[in-house]
Amino acid sequence: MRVLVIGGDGYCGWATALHLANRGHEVGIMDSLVRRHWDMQLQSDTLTPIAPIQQRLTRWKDLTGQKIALYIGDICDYSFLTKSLLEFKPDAIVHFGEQRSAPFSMIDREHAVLTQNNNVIGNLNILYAIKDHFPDCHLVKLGTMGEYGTPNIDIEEGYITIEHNGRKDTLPYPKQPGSFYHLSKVHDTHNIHFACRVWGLRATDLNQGVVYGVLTEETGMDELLINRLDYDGVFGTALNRFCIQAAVGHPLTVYGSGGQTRAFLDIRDTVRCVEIAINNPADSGEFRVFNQFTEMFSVGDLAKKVQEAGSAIGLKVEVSHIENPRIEKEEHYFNAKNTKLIDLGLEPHYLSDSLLDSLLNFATKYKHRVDMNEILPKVKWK
Ligand code: NAD
Ligand code: USQ
Repeated sequence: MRVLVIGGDGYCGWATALHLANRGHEVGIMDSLVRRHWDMQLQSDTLTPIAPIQQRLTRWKDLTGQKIALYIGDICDYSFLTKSLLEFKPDAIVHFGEQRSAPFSMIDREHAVLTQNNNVIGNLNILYAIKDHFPDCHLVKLGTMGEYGTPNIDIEEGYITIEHNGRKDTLPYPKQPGSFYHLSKVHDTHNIHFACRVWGLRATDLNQGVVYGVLTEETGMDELLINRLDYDGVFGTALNRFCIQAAVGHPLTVYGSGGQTRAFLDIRDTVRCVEIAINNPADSGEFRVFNQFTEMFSVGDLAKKVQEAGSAIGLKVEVSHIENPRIEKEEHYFNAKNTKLIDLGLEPHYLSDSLLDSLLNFATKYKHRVDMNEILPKVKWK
């Protein structure tokens, strides 16, 4: 299949592009490289030294003989997007190409506007491009578990059946996101659902949990293929941050009481879930939602797990509870369904097996690159 990976220079996109190429798909990468630009603006950097995209792709071709096409540009630029799509002719588009940090979106009005412009307009452009030129193309869109928020009932996969005043219907699950970034994903979801209903497009929304780890079969093949691993207070995510903090001897930064519970998955499962979605496309007119995660943990539990795994390799790991910069519930019910991808064949990696090889070992190897000033959070929700 011809698969275009938008955001293919990023954390999830790079690993996915290589995985799909390795499984025999003809892959193209589209990316504006804006994430590298935001890192420079924030004066932060990935823990792992990532090569320029052109060098990464040359190395991949040398190693495997496979050429991955590269389209550098912004999907908010409709003429660039359509021109590139007409050249590549995708059967499926995997869309990772968004501003994905909740703290970034909460810095100030400009960053909130940038996030929603970039994400909502980019996604809307893709919908129009598919409708106008490739109506049969399957859109696999990365959504997020945070679209649902933390309701006091079980979280279903996209839809919920409700009985109200004696009548019954299956409706989109209610959304209560916790940042302007997470809200942008909800807006995307509504736009994609509408395009499927009205234009008959086919789409799968992968409501992904927090991703951890850096190693996949393909990115581990060569140092030049190494993936990014963010640890700073804006783009770094909970578990990745905790492991890097453990490696440099910084107390783990649990925000508030640490009872915040989220859904998590190993990056090796991210790439596999996308592959499963592509190989089992949605029907024409269908807007399918899969919850893409494998396990649920509170951030306090995660910190304990990192502490245990760290002490097994001789690290002395302290856990600190710092003032929560976010406005979020710290003690709450959280129980989400995730059976659809498992039913389609996902065999999860579990955190207890992955913490060392996919994370702590990398954190220790590259700890000399850590800027200690970037560890504490700087962005507050109010
Ligand atoms: P990332 O920042 O590492 O990668 C995103 C890539 O998209 C970057 O290379 C960036 O340059 C590119 N991009 C952004 N806007 C673009 C535009 N307008 N045009 C072209 N390219 C653009 O992010 P990631 O962690 O790989 O996340 C990828 C997707 O997965 C995002 O949509 C995110 O919301 C979703 N997601 C990520 C996680 C996670 O834990 N990392 C969890 C759930 C969902
Ligand atoms: N947290 C800490 N300490 C830290 C960092 C985070 O306690 O040092 C807490 C946060 O307060 C929050 C939880 O950990 O309660 C998750 O925060 P995060 O930064 O790991 O994840 P989040 O902001 O939700 O965003 C990340 C990705 C985003 C993706 C989302 C999936 O950046 O792109 O959409 O995970 S989900 O959370 O399921 O919506």
